Amino acid sequence: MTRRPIIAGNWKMNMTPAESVILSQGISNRYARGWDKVDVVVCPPAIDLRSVFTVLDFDKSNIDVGAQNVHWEPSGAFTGEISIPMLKDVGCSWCIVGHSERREMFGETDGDVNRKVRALVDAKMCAIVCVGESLSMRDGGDAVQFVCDQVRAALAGLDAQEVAFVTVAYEPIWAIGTGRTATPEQAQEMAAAIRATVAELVGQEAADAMRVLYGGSMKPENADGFLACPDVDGGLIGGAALKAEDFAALVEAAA
Ligand code: 3PY
Repeated sequence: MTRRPIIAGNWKMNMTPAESVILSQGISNRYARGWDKVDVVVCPPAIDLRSVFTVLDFDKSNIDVGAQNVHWEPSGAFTGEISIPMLKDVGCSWCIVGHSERREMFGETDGDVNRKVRALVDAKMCAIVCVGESLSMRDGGDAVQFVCDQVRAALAGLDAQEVAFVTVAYEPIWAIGTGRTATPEQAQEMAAAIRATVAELVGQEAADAMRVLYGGSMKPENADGFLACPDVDGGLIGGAALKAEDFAALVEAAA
């Protein structure tokens, strides 16, 4: 089955609003033929969303804007959080959920991830659910079991139609911000295991349609190997998403 690739940039806690305008202009200036074959998404910090959306909407480039996190409640006494209605109001159609930095540094649990996915799907927003194992789990041979359990927890209660709003990003923790990457063989093995888990949960057709991304120090120099894997449908990009020329090169590699 041919799945439409996704290149999504996770800017993390980088770029002031002014810098975010320059970076989005740099990305949209590189928009070229072929980009329409890829879902291109940029996920800046929440405070940059409005400015980034204004740049990208103005140029009609079909680049989507996503958030890096969201709360599952629509409003209320949740100091410091942002809600789905707020994201929709600024033009966001995507949201990253359960990045390992949020799980590790901010105590986000599988239950929180599931509540966020449920709320996003109910709002018809696309969720990029991050899963991935630590180095000790990989060395201990538990990586596949651990990651597939994360997928089961994140998607609990969703049916096949709802899973259509979900993309899973496999991001081994040991490859995030370390300069190390998984090999394409490791990425393919895990992406296939994720797809098989989704098939168990909601059926083969929905699993075959779901996009699975690789993330973790993916950059133009190593992208081809990942993008050639039959079960890897693109990338969630960290550092390379902060340079317009690198991000553009990754979109072109996926096109
Ligand atoms: C990385 O590539 O470092 C990421 O964490 C992408 O989300």
